[in-house]
Amino acid sequence: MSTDQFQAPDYFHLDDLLTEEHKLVRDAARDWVKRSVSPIIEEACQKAEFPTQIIGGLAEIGAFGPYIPEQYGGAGLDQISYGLIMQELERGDSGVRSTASVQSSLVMYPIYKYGSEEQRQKYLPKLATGEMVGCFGLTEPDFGSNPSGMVTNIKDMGDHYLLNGAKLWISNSPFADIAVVWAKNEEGRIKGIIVERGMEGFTTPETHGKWSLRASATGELVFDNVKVPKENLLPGKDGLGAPLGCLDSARYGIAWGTIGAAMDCYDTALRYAKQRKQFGKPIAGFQLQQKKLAEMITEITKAQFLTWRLGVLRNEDRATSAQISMCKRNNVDMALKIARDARQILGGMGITGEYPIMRHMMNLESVVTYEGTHDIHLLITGLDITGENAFV
Ligand code: TGC
Ligand code: FAD
Repeated sequence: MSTDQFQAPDYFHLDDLLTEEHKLVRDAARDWVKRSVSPIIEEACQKAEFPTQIIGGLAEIGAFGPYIPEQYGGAGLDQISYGLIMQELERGDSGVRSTASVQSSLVMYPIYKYGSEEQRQKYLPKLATGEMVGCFGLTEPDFGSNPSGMVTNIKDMGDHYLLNGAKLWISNSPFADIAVVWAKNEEGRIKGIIVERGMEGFTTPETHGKWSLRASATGELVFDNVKVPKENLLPGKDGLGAPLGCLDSARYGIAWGTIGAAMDCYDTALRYAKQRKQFGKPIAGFQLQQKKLAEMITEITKAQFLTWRLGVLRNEDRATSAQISMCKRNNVDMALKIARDARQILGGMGITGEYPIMRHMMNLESVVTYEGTHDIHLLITGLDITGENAFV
């Protein structure tokens, strides 16, 4: 096992714009990733297993519900602290950040935002400590980019709802205790409902054979006449805007997270290029390798400032969904390109698990697809600037 020598690049002194609290939160997460993620992540990926032993640590650093108020067990932090935690987690591995994203933005957030007080009290404190893990069911086999077509449905049976349908590609599903599921009622209106493991007719088969996000467990949610108590319906908001509102929060976290993956690839490639000699000198001395490294740090720096600004806007409640889309799309693309170039700098060593680059590169192929694909986010920007809807 190689030692984690990560040193975070900060070419334009972004740290000067962070508060002491931001830096404390970020450094605690960075330290935890070095101690608890880096030593085990390669083996977890090779085995395609989610390392369940990190759940307690994720909770301790505030990664479960960073911005959920403390009265519900959250860390009560601002949006920039939330982003910095995601950056550090994805520096370790996108799958680790995924687990925290789903728990925070796709499970705790809808329960906090759209749930009843009873639901908040019942679920949020346990989700914050990791005693309970959740997942989010929006995507279906025939409805991915277009979730409004979903066929999963609930029927009002008087004293309970009857839930039928299936969800695909669900992060955390194989071991989640609860699922926040989006389903249509008899009027075709999309509703959020909390389904608990153990309910009769509810199963969560795991999806195997992934070449990406191997340290994150992915699976299905299958509902065969599941009787769900009426009190499990989220009363606060319905329609597609309800799940999309959760996605705004998760996509924002991904925007920060992918900076972490890009930083790790750049830092690894820079160190390697300075040490590796060919033709009698370090490969860092060749112009072609300098071009790659110089472009990497330029793109990371641009992404850092775009994303920090988005965090400021979110703290002021002024960020739009379209701004979040632009940032998610830009940063994942930036990280993927950096991962591919960084891998080349390492030559043959770049394909081994001795270095984190290939793992990041493969992970980012999921990140560029989930939470809205690269092309869907481009169309969201296109709609925002032209007023013309290319989806219909
Ligand atoms: P459209 O007619 O545009 O909108 C329907 C209603 O939703 C509102 N809305 C939003 N609200 C909050 N946040 C947003 N980002 C919103 N975008 C739209 C909109 O105002 C409208 O409200 P109302 O009141 O008028 O009804 O809907 P559409 O059917 O045309 O679809 C638009 C489109 C394509 C952009 C949307 O469907 C989309 O974003 N598709 C991508 C699907 C997606 O991102 N799926 C992600 C699944 S979860 C996941 O991947 C988790 S991975 C987690 C991990 O492991 O980290
Ligand atoms: P499709 O929608 O079939 O898209 C296929 C291609 O067509 C894409 O390139 C897309 O950009 C393009 N396309 C589609 N529509 C248009 C259009 N109008 N114009 C131009 N191009 C278009 N979902 C959840 O609900 N919960 C989760 O926890 C979750 N976790 C995931 C974890 C992993 C590892 C992965 C891979 C996915 C996860 N997803 C989850 C699902 C993810 O959100 C979807 O895969 C994603 O939204 C795309 O849907 P799709 O795969 O069905 O692709």
